[in-house]
Amino acid sequence: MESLRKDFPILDQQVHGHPLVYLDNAATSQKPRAVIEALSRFYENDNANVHRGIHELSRRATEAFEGARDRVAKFINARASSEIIFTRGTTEGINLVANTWGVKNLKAGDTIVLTEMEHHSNIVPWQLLAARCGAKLAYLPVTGDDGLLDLSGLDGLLHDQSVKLFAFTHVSNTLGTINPVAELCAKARRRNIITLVDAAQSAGHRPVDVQEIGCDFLAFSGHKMCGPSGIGVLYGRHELLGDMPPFQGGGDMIANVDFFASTWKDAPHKFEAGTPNFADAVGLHAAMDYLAAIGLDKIARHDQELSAYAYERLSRLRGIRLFGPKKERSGVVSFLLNNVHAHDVVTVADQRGVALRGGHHCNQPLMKKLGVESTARASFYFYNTAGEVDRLIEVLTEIQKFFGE
Ligand code: C6P
Repeated sequence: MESLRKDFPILDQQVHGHPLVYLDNAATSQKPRAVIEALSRFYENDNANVHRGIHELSRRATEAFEGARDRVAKFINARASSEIIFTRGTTEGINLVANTWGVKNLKAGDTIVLTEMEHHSNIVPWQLLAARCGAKLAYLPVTGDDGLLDLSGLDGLLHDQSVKLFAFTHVSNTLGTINPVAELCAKARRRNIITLVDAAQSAGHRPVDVQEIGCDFLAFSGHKMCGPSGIGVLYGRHELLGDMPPFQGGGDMIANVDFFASTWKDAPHKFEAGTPNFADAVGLHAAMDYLAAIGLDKIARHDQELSAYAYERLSRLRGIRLFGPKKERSGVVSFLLNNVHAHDVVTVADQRGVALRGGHHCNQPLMKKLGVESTARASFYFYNTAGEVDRLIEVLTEIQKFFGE
């Protein structure tokens, strides 16, 4: 995997006089030359608005945009390209479901089940929907610092007839937990409960197969998987998309517009009002080709091995609190050093060229459950190395000395 670093021009630089060690991949990944060049090629040769013009460039751009949709369908094993809606990212995908499927199907007294490890993107849209229609929220608990879902109460929770939706993350962005998504979806399906999987931290990091998972909706972001920012995907099961109202109104999503009423195109175009982010869809296509050529299984194994190595080395530091599962974890490790604020850890590490993230990671409810305000977080991708983990440990040891641990 180390040989792949040469594909990422950004990694080869000094930051504050030290070689860059980029360990903030859960926030956003870096981009390989293949993606950067695909974007340049598109802008240099084919750029035009899609689905509108009948001139040659518009035809090429439309073909490239719809080709990207086909590539996504293949990447996540959707049954048809019409199940793939382009969005700005995971957040927009979840908001789309809340504002279309949710508004149409949920009513006062219904329950939306979430988990305590959800990102704000998979909490706040449901709170807004609940306030609008009178639905309630319920949460599947997290066990504690080892960060697993407590499945003991799940059957009881889903048994409640009022539960209409179960939305949960595939991989936690703070704990590194990999949730048993297929099992969760199967339990929900037996009770006709609709499922939404937040795949922001799993897509591009491990194989994501929507048929194997058995979900109704699944959302992810291009920028966390070597693709450009501002492009994401919402997968929706064909049978559901047909009955859902549009998300936004505007150009490209209509079949016919009259002064007082309009009709819509079928999915996915019904959900893509206005000029879509076609150029970045082309970049995402290149990212998927790039990742598939490496192999998603291989990437997952590398994430897991590096994270296990980091967890083991970190656990040997004095005065450290580690969060998340001890094994079977994704490439995310959160920790706190005694007497050092997470922001100080990140600031000093940055001065040594090591990019971490410190804060609540958009997981404020989880932080409250864990009894902390923030954590420091290292997150890995396939281009990170054991040598970079060693450098992280060296810098943390220095920080501990400095702060008198
Ligand atoms: N987490 C992190 O540093 P967007 O912003 O729409 O691309 O992704 C939102 C999102 C949703 N779910 C999960 C599990 C996520 O991790 C994220 C983004 C980043 O952890 C930024 S807060």
